[in-house]
Amino acid sequence: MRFLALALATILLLAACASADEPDAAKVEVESPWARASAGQTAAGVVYIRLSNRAAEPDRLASLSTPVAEKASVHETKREGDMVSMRPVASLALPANETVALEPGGLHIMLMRLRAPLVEGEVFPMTLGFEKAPSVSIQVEVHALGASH
Ligand SMILES: [Cu+2]
Repeated sequence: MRFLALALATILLLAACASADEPDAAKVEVESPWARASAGQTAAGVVYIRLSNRAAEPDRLASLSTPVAEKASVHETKREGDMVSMRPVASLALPANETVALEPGGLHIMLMRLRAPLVEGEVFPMTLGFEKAPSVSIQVEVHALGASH
């Protein structure tokens, strides 16, 4: 068992080295995507996600698409006193070697004109396009309506 674990660790290490051979290759890792279940007949949904730019060059999130909504775009939440408002972010900056977290209360992906309600426990596809990195297709998990993670 110990040998197997060691062999596996070696393979993983070799794989990591192989990808590190191309330090200039633009690459964005997309982690823990989830959405909130949509309330009743509401036509809007929200997706949270973590985007890690693994390249030495800055990149940008250039496009978002999903079959579940007519439009998907990044929003930021602004708090001024008691007023909370949202506004679209034209193209989200992804600084080199940094992770940008879209979390409740801050940045989020807004889904507009949902084609069907987002139901807890279901999963839907989404594709993210970047200025430099190759696009990434993910599966977004739908969590409870009031979920915070
Ligand atoms: Cu929004």
